[in-house]
Amino acid sequence: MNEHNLISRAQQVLRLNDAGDFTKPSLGQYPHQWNWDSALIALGWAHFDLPRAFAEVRSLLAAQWRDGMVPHIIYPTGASAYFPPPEFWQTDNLAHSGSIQSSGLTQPPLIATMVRMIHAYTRSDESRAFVREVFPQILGWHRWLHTARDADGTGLPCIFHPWESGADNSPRWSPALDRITPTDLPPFKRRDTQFVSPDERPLAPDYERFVHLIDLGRRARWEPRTLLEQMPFVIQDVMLGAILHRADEDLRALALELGEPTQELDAWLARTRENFDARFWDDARGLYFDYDIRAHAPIRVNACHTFAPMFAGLASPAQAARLVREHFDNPDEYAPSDNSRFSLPSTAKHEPGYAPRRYWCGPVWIQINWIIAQGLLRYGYGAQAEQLRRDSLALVEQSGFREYFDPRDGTGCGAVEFSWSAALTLEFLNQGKSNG
Ligand code: 9WN
Repeated sequence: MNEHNLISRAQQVLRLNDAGDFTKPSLGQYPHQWNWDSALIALGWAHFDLPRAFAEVRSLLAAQWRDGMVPHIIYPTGASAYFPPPEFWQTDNLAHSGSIQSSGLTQPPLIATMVRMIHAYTRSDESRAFVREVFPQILGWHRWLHTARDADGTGLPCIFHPWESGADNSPRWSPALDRITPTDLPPFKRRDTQFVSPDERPLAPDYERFVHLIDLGRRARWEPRTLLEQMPFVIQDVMLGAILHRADEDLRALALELGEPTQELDAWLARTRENFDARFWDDARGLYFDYDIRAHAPIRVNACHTFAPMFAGLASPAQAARLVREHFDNPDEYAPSDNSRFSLPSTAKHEPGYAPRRYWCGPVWIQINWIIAQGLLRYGYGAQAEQLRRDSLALVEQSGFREYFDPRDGTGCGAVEFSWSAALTLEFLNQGKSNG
């Protein structure tokens, strides 16, 4: 497929999934609005329909809760065949919830970064007015993440459910999930295996734990303090923390442009820089590990989140060099080898939990490739970033805009006509233009 065809195919996917002012990640499997999907999708729209990109961001922020949280699933068009349906969350009529039906969880906060990028592409009066309009809401969400989700005074946000990480079924969560025994499970019927083969989706015991954690959340009426006291799954997630730091940086740049004060943002940035390494960096292994608050211990699973601090500029040049040389370039872990051709496996290949076709246990994801490529460029690893860009484009050309891909041969897995795979194809192609 030539570049022109790829652009028009990617645009078609976004048009296909367009629900008016939000974009479904995929028509069958994910027929609602998802938080970090929408942020990435807005960037895709910005390449060919700027008003539609603004609408995507506005519709996401319209679902913001009164306490500042921007939820992870938003149901602007009501129920569908997707499980969980909106009423399952029991988020209606809470004093701190929003006016649009939603889940009670959040997701990695990419929106400030995407808004800054969209504004940088256009630099128009229109986009400046748009930044001014959305700035207070994004600031409110970051404030919520740094306070309502602060388990220990470090300001490093914690998650209460694997779905909040966006990397839902990663082996990173297995040690914490294995300690949980679901009791009094509410009746439920999985729908995810209707559209996608069960061997590409989470196993039944994991799904039961996902539902059990939702049940505990709704019993706590989604009150952040109660969740902090009661949830059995409380984890400081490297990738979410890194994405928030990068988003704080981007929001600070927008604040400067708008003439808004930056002290609060400066304080968050300084506090994260102060606490990040002590909490997450393992100097013996040269990797960042998530931290399990309940177990008071790092989760020593080597997966793609370990590169996320480069996206945020949180790694020192020496740490970045170790991540790249010892891990990214290592054929036993992430680099291509006899048993895998495509970058980047979402879990290191030598991990016991590695499974090349199962959701988050090994497949390549286009949005993870993009996030890591941005980090590699930031530290001057242009060849490695180009490898991720090239492989991402080769995968969508070969197998279509699938949700994820088998790193061994590039076979498409998960949902079809997947929106962020299309959106980031547009972004990767645009980046190629500016590189060339
Ligand atoms: C649950 C929509 C979302 C992504 C997540 C991905 C998957 C949902 C699911 O799909 O999660 O939130 O039902 O499996 O893991 O990252 O935002 O694309």
